[in-house]
Amino acid sequence: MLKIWGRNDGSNVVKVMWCVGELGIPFERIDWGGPFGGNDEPEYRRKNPNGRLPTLEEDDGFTLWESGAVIRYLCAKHSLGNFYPEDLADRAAADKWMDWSSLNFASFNAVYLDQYFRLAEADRSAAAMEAGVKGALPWLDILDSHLADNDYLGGDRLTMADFPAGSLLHRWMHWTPNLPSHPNVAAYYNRIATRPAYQEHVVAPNAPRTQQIKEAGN
Ligand SMILES: N[C@@H](CCC(=O)N[C@@H](CS)C(=O)NCC(=O)O)C(=O)O
Repeated sequence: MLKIWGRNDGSNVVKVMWCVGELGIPFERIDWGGPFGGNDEPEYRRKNPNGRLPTLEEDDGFTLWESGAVIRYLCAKHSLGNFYPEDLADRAAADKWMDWSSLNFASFNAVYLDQYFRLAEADRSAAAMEAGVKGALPWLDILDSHLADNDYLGGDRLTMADFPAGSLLHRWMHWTPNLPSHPNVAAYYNRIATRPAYQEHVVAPNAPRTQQIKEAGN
């Protein structure tokens, strides 16, 4: 059976697990990294020399790291012509949003993780948080404008394009102080958030941290 190594609340694991859930394939996810440790174990490093999460492992011993590559591989294997568009231009357009998410959109997530969870209270900075939100706004504007004419990032249906940015969007919607208005992004979020696989693999694993943020009054 397909194995995914990685704790369920790491953003790069979450995006892969939403994809796995949508594909409806059997899987085993192994709690790894973070509080579970194991990243430096030699056997794990042989599968993933970076000592990061997630790592995919197939029954025949094939292993793969880099969450975007994992999503592309799984969609090509199990959803050719659907989540993994067959048409070259459509596929490139979907690919584009995946890279855009990791290289641009995800920047706010690093700031939020530092400011909400990693830094000691004395080291947190309202200015850094504000800069994180401000820095993300141009990306949200781009997303909002694309979603004015498209129900999903890859066009009129869910594709691999949605898994990276769509999964991170949950944190943007729930962890951003004084959430700025992006009506098309909000409508897109409501569209994807009702999907059972999104609820299971994105909303539920994020819930403890979301609760922690709420209780802290942010
Ligand atoms: N570019 C890599 C980044 C992998 C990464 O940094 N993953 C984080 C979790 S989201 C990690 O391994 N952190 C260390 C840990 O959780 O132990 C990918 O997309 O797979």
